[in-house]
Amino acid sequence: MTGQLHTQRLLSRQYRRVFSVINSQIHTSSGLAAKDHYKFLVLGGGTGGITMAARMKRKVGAQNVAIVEPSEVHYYQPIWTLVGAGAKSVASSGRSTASVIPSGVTWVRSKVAEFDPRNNVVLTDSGKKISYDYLIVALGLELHYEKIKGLPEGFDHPKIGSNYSVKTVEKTWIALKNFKEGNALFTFPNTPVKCGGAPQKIMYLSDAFLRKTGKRSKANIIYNTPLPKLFGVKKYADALWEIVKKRDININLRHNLIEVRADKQEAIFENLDKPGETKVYKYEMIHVTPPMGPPAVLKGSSLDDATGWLDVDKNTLQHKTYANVFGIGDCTNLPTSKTAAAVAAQSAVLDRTVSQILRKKTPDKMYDGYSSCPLVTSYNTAILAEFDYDGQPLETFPVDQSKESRVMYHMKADFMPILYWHGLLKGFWGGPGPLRTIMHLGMK
Ligand code: FAD
Ligand code: UQ1
Repeated sequence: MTGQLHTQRLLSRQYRRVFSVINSQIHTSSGLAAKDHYKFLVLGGGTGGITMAARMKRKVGAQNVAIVEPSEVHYYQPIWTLVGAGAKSVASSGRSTASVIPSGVTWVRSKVAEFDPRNNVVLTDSGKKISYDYLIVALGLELHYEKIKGLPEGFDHPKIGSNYSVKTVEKTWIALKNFKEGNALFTFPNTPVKCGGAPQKIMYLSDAFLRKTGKRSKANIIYNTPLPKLFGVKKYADALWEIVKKRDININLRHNLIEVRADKQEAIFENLDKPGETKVYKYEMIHVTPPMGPPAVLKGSSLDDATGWLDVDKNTLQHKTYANVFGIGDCTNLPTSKTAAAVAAQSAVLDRTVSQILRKKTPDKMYDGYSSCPLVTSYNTAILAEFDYDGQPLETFPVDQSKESRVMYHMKADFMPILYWHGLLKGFWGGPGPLRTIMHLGMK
């Protein structure tokens, strides 16, 4: 099923649900919104927004919480890695937004267009003013395919895909399935990214697929990254270098994608160590990870830092200037890897920060920067990278998680989606911190 068709089906299911919801008056949609002031206003109904709305509902009651979110479908993005490799369906990644909004919480179906934090007001793109006592910003990040010459129109050609968007994730699988002979190229952008491991997970899966189908000897697998290393945390980078050596994968560091000529199956990279030097790579398939950046609405607003990300305290997640504004997830300038796992840990801290502020006390729970990336290395193995602000491993399980493991693969493919939909989004999963303590009891 194409992404578009899938979205249409989800939408028709969605509309049926919305009508039944309106009838039963469980939800309040924007059209029905009875008020334009909320104690807690949440911007963005993605991972962080839904999670925090569920938690705030428990604190102050559903009638005091609203979410501003334009999309009709909420996606579990981490599974797209497996969709691009043909191991999961794109349909399994989406649920209607109506079904994930905590019941009774108001859904304002718009985009936030402007901030006015001095007056505790936001403006939506439909011109509506909404005021708040407390604001939680969870706007995620923006993908910038257009910053690569030849994209996004290059996706109209075959042999090219990208797991980072629901529109292009199935194209990755088509390109891989139809691989015959030549270069299989995988790229990483010259910007911050969400899930820094995903650009290479699809490469290991492609390697495994080509081996399984007897085509590996006809493939030259190449990973071009602008970074000076394969992964930010040394323990896992060392393990990944062993894997790429064993599997005969070519890594080119400091190589940045600048253009795709999809009609000619060519990709052009600049060498960041040799300014002005570019190299053309022919490809039989290419997986593009796009440049990413902060949401446009944040950039130049009074809430961002000099680089455009939401300016929050790295320990408490409270805004550095406006004490009644908080941030979570990919849109923030928290100096850690942008993942859903990080959102989980941040949600527990932010929950506590808000409680303390409501009691007029000082926030006392500190975020340690926990983030995690299940580095899928084949169709039945993964390395579970977990680390903190200092890039130090912060592993949950009492085993060496840098070793490829079947259990970790099943955790990623089968257990994480359940934990996401039924634990995190319901506001019950605050990351593996407590589990880590239990697992390491009696150990130093
Ligand atoms: P999002 O979930 O992206 O939500 C942002 C929301 O804001 C969206 O719903 C959007 O519609 C909304 N929005 C945007 N602009 C506006 C506006 N102006 N007004 C109102 N709403 C707006 N994480 C892991 O932990 N493990 C993994 O294995 C993993 N793998 C990944 C693989 C891929 C291919 C991808 C793409 C991501 C992966 N992630 C993984 C990362 C994870 O999905 C994100 O870090 C997480 O979803 C971030 O949550 P968020 O709430 O910050 O942003
Ligand atoms: C996690 O909490 C999480 O969010 C639900 C993910 O996103 C899908 C993850 O990938 C990981 C690894 C975690 C961490 C959870 C455990 C049990 C280590």
